[in-house]
Amino acid sequence: MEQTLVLVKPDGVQRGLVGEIVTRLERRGLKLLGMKFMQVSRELASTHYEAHVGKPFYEGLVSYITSSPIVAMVWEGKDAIQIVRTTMGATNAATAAPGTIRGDFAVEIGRNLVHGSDGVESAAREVSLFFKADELVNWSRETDRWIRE
Ligand code: IDP
Ligand code: MG
Repeated sequence: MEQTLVLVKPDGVQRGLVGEIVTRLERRGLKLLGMKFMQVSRELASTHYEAHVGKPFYEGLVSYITSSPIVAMVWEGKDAIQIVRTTMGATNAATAAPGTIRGDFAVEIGRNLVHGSDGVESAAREVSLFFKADELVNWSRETDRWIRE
């Protein structure tokens, strides 16, 4: 079963969209394993975004993610990584499809509300960056048999 890290970025928290974003992932059928409201340090931001070091938007990105609190979550499910990515929509919110989180609530790439891991390796790395093993809850959900055959 895949796990993926989702962040409601500072703009999502400031704009009161935490509930909306959680609701969309819940309704999609993914299972929540962990959640915390937190301030991202510069150190955590630079580790999380180390793949983007040297890109023109890097400094702005680190300032953005550390500017105000975020909500970090781990969601689980078969194909959870891809399901989160399609639910978020394209990175550049200006071109994100309506019906996606970015396509419904955002207008540009630098304020695109959410983060979702982009692959199995990055998901494992990012989940362990934001959560200790004992902060993830192992639970069984009664509706699972109505979500997957
Ligand atoms: P993703 O969040 O859809 O996976 P990435 O390419 O991994 O997109 O970029 C990470 C984040 O960096 C984006 O979500 C966005 O916040 C920011 N970002 C990416 N490209 C740009 C850009 O060209 N200008 C400003 N911010 C950018
Ligand atoms: Mg990415």
